[in-house]
Amino acid sequence: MKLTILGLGYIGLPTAAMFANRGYDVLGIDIDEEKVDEINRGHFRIEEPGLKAFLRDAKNSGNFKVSTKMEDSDVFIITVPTPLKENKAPDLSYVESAAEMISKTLKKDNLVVLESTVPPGTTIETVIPILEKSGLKSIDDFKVAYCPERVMPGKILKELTENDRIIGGIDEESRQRAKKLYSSFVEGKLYLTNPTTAEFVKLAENTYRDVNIALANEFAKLCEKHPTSVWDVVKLANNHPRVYLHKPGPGVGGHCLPIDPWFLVDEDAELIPTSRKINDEMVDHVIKLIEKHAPEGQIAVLGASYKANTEDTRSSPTLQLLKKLHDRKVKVHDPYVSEYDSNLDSVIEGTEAIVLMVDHKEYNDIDPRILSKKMKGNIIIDTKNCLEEKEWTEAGFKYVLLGSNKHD
Ligand code: SAJ
Repeated sequence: MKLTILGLGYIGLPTAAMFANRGYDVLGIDIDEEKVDEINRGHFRIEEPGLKAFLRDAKNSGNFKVSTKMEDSDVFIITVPTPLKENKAPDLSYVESAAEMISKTLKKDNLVVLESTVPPGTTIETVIPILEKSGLKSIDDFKVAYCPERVMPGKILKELTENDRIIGGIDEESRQRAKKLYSSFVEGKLYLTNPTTAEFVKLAENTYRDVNIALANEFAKLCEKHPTSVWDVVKLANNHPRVYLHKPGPGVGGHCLPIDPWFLVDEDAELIPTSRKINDEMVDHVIKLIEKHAPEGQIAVLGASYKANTEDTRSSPTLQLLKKLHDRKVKVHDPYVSEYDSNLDSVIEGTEAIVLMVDHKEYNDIDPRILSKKMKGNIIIDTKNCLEEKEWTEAGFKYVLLGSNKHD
C-alpha cells in the first residue's frame, strides 16, 4: 500500500515513520526543500524522546522516502500547520495548497485523510471541493476522512500508538478504510463519526483545557486577595468526584491551546474568547508581582519553553514576559532551550529577584542557600508552585507564590 504524507512537522514526520515501520510504502512530502534535504541526510529538527532512533529505523527499513514532488499513491494524509492570522481567523492556506497538490495526482479509489486541526466544516466545505477539481467525485470515486492527531508534545510516539482516535469519514466505506489504516499502529479505541463532528471534537478537547486553565488562573488572582492559596484550593476541590480543576500558571503557551479555541469562535462565543484573554493576561499578572516585590534591579527568569522539560518555545509565556519587560535588565536560564544560558549560577549572579516561569525538573534540585550568596536581592517569585516555600524562606528568601496569600 502506497501512502503519502503532506507536511513533515511535529505530527507528519513521526506519523510517516510510524506507517513506514508498519510496512507501508511511505512518501513524505514537504514544500521546504532544506528540510527534505536534512531528512534525507538523516538529520531531524524535532526534539522528541525516542524520535531520532525511530526515524532512523524508518529510513533504514527502505519504506520511507521524502521529497518535494508528489507521486501516485493509494492514501494521502494531510498534516500541515493551520496557524492563526493576525485577526484570529484560521489560516487554511497550507491545507488548501496540500489539497491542491493531491487533486493533481488523485486517482479513483484513493483515500484522503486530513489530520490538521481545522474549524468545523473544513473537510466538507473546503477540502473536498478542491479535491474534486481533479474531475473525480467524492464518495463515488474517492474516499475522505478527518482524523485529528491528539498527541502531547514530549510523548508523541507513546501517545500516537496508545491514544484513542476519532475517525470522521464522509461515508461508511471512508470510515472503514480509515479505521483499517490507523489500526495498523493505534492500540487505543477507534471511534467512528462524520468529519464535522471529528473536527469539533478535536477543538472541544483543547478548548476545554484552555477554559479550565482560565478558571484556575482567575481563582489564582482571587485567592491572592485572601489568606489562602489557589494550589491548596485546586488540590482539595479535586478530591470531589466530579471536579477536575486544572493548574494556574504564568499563561498558556504551545502551538495548540492558544490557537485552536479561536477556530470555534463566532458571534455566539463568549466564554472561549474571555478565557483566551484571561490566559493571555496572566503574563501581565506576573509583571504586577514583579513590580510589587522587585520594582528595581536585575531579574533572573527561570525557564523559557512553553512547558516543562521541552525545548519548544512556541507562544511561551516567558517570551511574552521578556517582550513586556523590555525596560528591565533580565537574564534568562533554560536547561533545554539552546538560545538561553544553561548555567544557573551565572544567570542569577547579581540579580535582585528570580522569577520561575517553567517547572523544569532540574529546578527541583536547586539549593537556595547557594543561590542566596550570589544574588544581590532575595526575592523568588514562583509561578508554578514547584519550589518548597520552607526551604527558600530558611535560606533567607522572600518567597512569593502566584495565586497565594497564605502564610501558615
Ligand atoms: N497549562 C497550565 N495549566 C494546566 C495545564 C497546562 O497552565 O493545568 C499550560 C502549560 O504550561 C502550557 C499550556 O498550558 O503552557 C499547554 O500545555 P498542555 O500540556 O496543556 O498541552 P499541549 O499544547 O502540549 O498539548 C495539547 C494536548 N491537548 C489536551 O490535552 C486536550 C494534546 O493532547 C493535543 O494533541 C495538543 O494540545 C495538540 O496538538 O492539539
